[in-house]
Amino acid sequence: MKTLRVSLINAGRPSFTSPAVSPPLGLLYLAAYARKHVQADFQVIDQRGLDLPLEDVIRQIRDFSPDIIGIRCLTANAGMARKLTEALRTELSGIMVVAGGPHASSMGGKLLEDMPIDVAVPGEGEVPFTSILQAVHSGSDLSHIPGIW
Ligand code: B12
Repeated sequence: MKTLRVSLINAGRPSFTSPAVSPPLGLLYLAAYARKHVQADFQVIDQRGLDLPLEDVIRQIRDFSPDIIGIRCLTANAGMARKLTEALRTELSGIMVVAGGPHASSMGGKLLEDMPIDVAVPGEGEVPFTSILQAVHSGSDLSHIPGIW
């Protein structure tokens, strides 16, 4: 069976009002859990930690050529995450984009109105994100997965 390619992005950049950075543990948890259940290769891009310009992030994603993209978003970085998702739609169209992290937990399904993503996952993401990957792997839809929008 095909190995899924999954890009995970810690979106945004530190700023004067939101300066703290830390390793994107949540994304690493997602990858560690999912790879026990799905045949997948992961790319993790820490845009916020490395203060990467949008163009660098897009280039790295394009080079990896993923089947699915997962984005961690803080509310403080929502504007930059929106720009990232808009750039993904125009420059890498046709790839499923899933958003999670604290901003998705705060916004729930309203996040789908705010940025061009396919799925929003509130709360802890290990189980629902793995279910999404399994569905994409097997070509089924996501309607059976609870707790996602
Ligand atoms: C410890 C902590 C910190 C620590 C370390 C943060 C860290 N580990 O990254 C420090 C002190 C550095 C910190 C800094 C900041 N923090 Co803080 N922090 C917390 C706290 C208490 C726990 C965070 C944590 O480590 N969780 C464990 C990790 C593993 O969870 P996680 O990253 O959220 O990932 C899980 C889910 O979110 C989800 N998920 C995450 N990404 C994705 C992506 C996809 C695709 C999917 C499907 C799911 C998914 O699945 C993951 C695994 O279950 C939370 C409150 C809370 N109880 O959650 C606040 C919290 C996350 N922090 C918050 C804020 C505002 C900040 C700062 C922006 C503060 C500032 N002004 O600079 C910075 C941002 C730094 C950063 N890189 O995140 C807010 C975020 C609010 C929001 N709506 O965005 C929270 C929720 C507190 C609050 N209630 O206001 N923080």
